[in-house]
Amino acid sequence: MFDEGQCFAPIVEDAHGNVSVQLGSEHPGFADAEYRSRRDRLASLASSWEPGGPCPIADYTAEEDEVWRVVCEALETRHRAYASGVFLEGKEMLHLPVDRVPQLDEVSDLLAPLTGFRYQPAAGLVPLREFYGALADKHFWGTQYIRHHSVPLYTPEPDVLHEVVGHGNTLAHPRYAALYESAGRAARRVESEEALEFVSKVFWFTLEFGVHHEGGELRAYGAGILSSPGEIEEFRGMEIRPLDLIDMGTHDYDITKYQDVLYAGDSFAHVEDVVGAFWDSCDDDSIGKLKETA
Ligand code: NLE
Ligand code: FE2
Repeated sequence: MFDEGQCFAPIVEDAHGNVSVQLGSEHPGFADAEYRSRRDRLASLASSWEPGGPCPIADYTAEEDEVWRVVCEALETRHRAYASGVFLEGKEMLHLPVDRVPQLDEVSDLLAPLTGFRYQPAAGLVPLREFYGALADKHFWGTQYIRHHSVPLYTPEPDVLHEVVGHGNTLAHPRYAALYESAGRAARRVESEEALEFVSKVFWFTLEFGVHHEGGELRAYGAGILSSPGEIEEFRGMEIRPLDLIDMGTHDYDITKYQDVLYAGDSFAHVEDVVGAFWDSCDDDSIGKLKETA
């Protein structure tokens, strides 16, 4: 996913639906003109999509399939070692292809009998309210381009590996799906931009970068850690704070680096109790009160 709050690469779309993006110098594809034009071409596919219609097919190359394969292979053992048990259950149920990049519709069809979530193609930046609001309808905005082959273990922006391996395996599990839907309803309920930002930051520190204790170890349940073979090796060494809504909702983060502050639940159920209940009941007033005590 890619939203305004975390966007460092604003997209420009011309009258023909062709998308181009100014990558930041921290992006591994910054100096690779061929990669940038390929990324723009895959991003432009989203322009031809009509709500409710099929996702455009991306003609992934052998080199792109190879990036997918390398990352999936690197994640296989790391997931078993460091991922939340609930994530591992979702991954087992979804059973994604590991040797080629799947199409978004293919993943949606795998999700259909599990939780009913469906992908919608995103060119890049999706405004916060649209991105999160769609979750209430079980729609997930996903990019189709893939990270630069030179740094497969980490990319500073959401790509199809993050959307599908990170989020897809979570969207497959009814317990995660219920949390995504709660976040979506919260995003639609709140009116002010400040309250929406609070909701999105809680999402960032939970469904994107959340960790929880399990069997005496710290395990990751957030999609941003679970799609990066590099970051998943490092998260246990970061500053681990207790699960705290006010702290999460007001803490600033940098999307382009490994997250150095993480919030740990006592268990996945603890996250469901605290964060799910927050999204199910929050409004502008209650968030305003939380921010006052920050
Ligand atoms: N850093 C993530 C990865 O390498 O998979 C992608 C960005 C998540 C917000
Ligand atoms: Fe994400």
